[in-house]
Amino acid sequence: MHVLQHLRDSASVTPSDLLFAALAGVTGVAGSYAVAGYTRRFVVAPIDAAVVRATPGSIVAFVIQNVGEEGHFLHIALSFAVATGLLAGAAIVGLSVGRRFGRDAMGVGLAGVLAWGLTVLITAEPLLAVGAAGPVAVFTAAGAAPLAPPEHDPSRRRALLSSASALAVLGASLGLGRLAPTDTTGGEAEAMDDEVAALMDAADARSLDISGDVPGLVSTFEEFYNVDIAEFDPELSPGDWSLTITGEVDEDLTVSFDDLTDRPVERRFVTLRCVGEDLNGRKLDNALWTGTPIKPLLEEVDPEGECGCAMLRAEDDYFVQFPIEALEDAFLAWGMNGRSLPRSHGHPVRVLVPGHWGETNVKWLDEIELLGEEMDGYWEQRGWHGTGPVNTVAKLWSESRLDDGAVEVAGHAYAGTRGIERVEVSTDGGESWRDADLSDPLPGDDVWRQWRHEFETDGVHDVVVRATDGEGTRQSQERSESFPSGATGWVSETVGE
Ligand SMILES: Nc1nc2c(c(=O)[nH]1)N[C@H]1C(S)=C(S)[C@@H](COP(=O)(O)O)O[C@H]1N2
Ligand SMILES: [Mo]
Repeated sequence: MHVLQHLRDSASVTPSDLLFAALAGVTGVAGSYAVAGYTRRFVVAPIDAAVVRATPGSIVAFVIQNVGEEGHFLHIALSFAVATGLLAGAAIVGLSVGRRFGRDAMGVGLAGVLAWGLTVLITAEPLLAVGAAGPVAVFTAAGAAPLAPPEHDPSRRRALLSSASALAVLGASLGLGRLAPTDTTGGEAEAMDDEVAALMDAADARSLDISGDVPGLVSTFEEFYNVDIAEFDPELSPGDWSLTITGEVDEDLTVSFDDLTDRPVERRFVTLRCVGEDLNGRKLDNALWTGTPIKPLLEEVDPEGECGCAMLRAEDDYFVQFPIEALEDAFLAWGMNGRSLPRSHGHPVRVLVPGHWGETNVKWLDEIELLGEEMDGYWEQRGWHGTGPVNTVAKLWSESRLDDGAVEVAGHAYAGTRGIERVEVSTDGGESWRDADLSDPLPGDDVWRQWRHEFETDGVHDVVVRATDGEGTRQSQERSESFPSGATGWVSETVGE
């Protein structure tokens, strides 16, 4: 007995320690969420950013091709596991030290301080770190001190009680975290200026009357797609923000948000499409953006680099390399559909490059570096070729049976700055073609158009759609995957089943 006791006491980690450490880790993460919400102040967020930064491009490319969209879940799950493990580690250290010195209180204190210190190191939020440290200390204490008299199988009972309490902490944290304040979210309603209001009305008037689930000519905030390398968006207020133009320039130039918005204001309709989307995917949207052209800023710094190219960098460590020539037509936007730019779309300032794939439209932009020689951007390092002009596409996004019995098929078509001239529909698998109705074009050089076609039928049809761009070139029929240069082919769907 004596020997066993001695062995147990000197073993640094017991199975019971592991259980309580796990409870401490999980509730510590939950506690951080309770006080910080799903923001960059949550202990998982900076870990996720580091995981994204550290994952080799070849692994990212592999996951995108083999797992697809759900691949995102992998780095988030890994980041949750790392955060839980670190906080559990603090509890383990506390439990073993407390036992070694026969002083539970000291162990509990140590676990709490360690958990707090780790969380501060990760989030730089000393006050909010208490949210993580508190539960770690509590469950370390539960692991150290019996809650019930020894005659009632104490370890088992204590474990059950503590697990139930941990569940309660989890539940409460989920509720609290949802209420946690997220400042500088963007997307605030502003007094819509007359020009924006008139353009929004014009877009509304030109949108076709479509029965199915197809956005109008302007996508709402809810509809507009989102692609981010990281799970947690940067939170920048206009006051924190500035843009520096540097590198191969005469002299660096830094502009504040106020400097930028004092420049000549323009409103532009611009459509975005992600190179990574499926042929008939929905990562294609249009908005009305408020901002200022980038060209005068570039002229002020007088770029000198050999390659005629620039690297755009963002607050989330995203970067895109791009020819200055294409950048000269670009636009720095701080407003979207008459509101301030929402956080998820780059608050406070993003780039919009007409006609090029979505990835060039850098959100949370903070630096433009004029380069001496070409370098790969974030996605190019991962095998994509997504900085060039978009492919032409006609989407088939809805089919509906109308009240009069006819079938309506509809969607959008987009060809970047080439514009859309025509959309054709076949209801017999490509044997014969009819012109679809097209929405009147929106003002702007880089906008999509809606199309709609109605036909009478009782049967099943292979419906195929194809677009012709403004230069008279028909959408390529040859099928290819989105990786690495964007999906090609004609969308076809079986309709009327
Ligand atoms: N800073 C930053 N900018 C970014 C991205 C990003 O992850 N970080 N994603 C890019 C990609 S791949 C696309 S398709 C568009 C999507 O813009 P949205 O989320 O506003 O629709 O933003 C681009 N700009
Ligand atoms: Mo993208």
